[in-house]
Amino acid sequence: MEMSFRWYGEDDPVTLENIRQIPTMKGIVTAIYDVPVGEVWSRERIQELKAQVENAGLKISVIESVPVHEDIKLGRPTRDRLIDNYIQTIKNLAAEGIDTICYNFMPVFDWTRTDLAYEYPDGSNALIFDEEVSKKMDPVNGELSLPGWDSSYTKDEMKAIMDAYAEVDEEKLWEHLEYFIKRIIPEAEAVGVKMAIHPDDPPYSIFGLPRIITGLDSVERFVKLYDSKSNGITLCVGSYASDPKNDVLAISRRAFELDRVNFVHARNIKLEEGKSFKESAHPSEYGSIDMYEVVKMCHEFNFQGAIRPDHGRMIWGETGRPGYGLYDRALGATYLSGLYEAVQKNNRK
Ligand code: DNO
Repeated sequence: MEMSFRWYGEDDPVTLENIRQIPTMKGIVTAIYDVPVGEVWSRERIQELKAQVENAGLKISVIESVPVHEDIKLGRPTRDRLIDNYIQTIKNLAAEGIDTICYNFMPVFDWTRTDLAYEYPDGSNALIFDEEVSKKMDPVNGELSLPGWDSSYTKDEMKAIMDAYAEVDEEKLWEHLEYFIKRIIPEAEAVGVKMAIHPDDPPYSIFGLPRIITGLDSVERFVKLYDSKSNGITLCVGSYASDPKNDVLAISRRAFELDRVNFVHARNIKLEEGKSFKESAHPSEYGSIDMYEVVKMCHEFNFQGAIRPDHGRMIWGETGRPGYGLYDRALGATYLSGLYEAVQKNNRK
């Protein structure tokens, strides 16, 4: 298990120097953010990013994410060219020694929350999802805007893309995912890259859009699309746990048994009424996930990949990118490493 930390590049208020000073920190999880989705990441740009991270005394553990163009998810005729580009990016990353790539197959919206700065009684701020509020959010016509994500589309573009998905139900989306997987995984395998699909967050349909990477059944179905270690998952325990129907420890165990866990996101969330939840500090006592069990499984299955603390709260007056401040995530990292040390030493006895 290799401890890692997400870094958003030059514009991130959290610097590589900050990250390097976190006890137990080994690697960086990052991406190239200014290449338009669907275009190839050049060797030169990857080399630059790598040099930047290495000059700070760290290394790149995982690329999160190489985003998948909507035309691929929609199964449009343009997808073949876009998939060719995606494959070229995988090859270019492999040529620079990067061996793990996280991505997702969520239509239109990546992670979705109803409030990015909910205030806990102790004054810390966290991301939350309130089911009732989410039902009133209408990304096309609504008054309420979607924190974090809607700004990337104009209203007209949003309407067009939402209309396009009206033709794509879950089965269609699975077909489009299968098409993508069958083309990219043999190429990833050939260059030694492990792909890691991130679950939908939250793991159920929102705004009428199909969502398919949602629980145990989807993990089972997903791995069968292509039988290879390169066709793996990001075990994001916080996302899977956000559906009260999911038993996140059972999903984790199964994914480890199948040897398809290529990356771990260890965030805690506290389930509330219905499908509402609040993100919490990492330790088990604050959320609905038993983090000790998650880390214990990483040890039991001799997980060699990267793990990262996921969203943290904003604490100690920090301001910055919601979910991605320095302090609470740093606490999360040392907590996870502490659990790991304890599990490891207990097993030696
Ligand atoms: C949220 C993240 C996601 C994740 C992508 C992976 O903070 O976990 O944005 O990076 O879904 O493609």
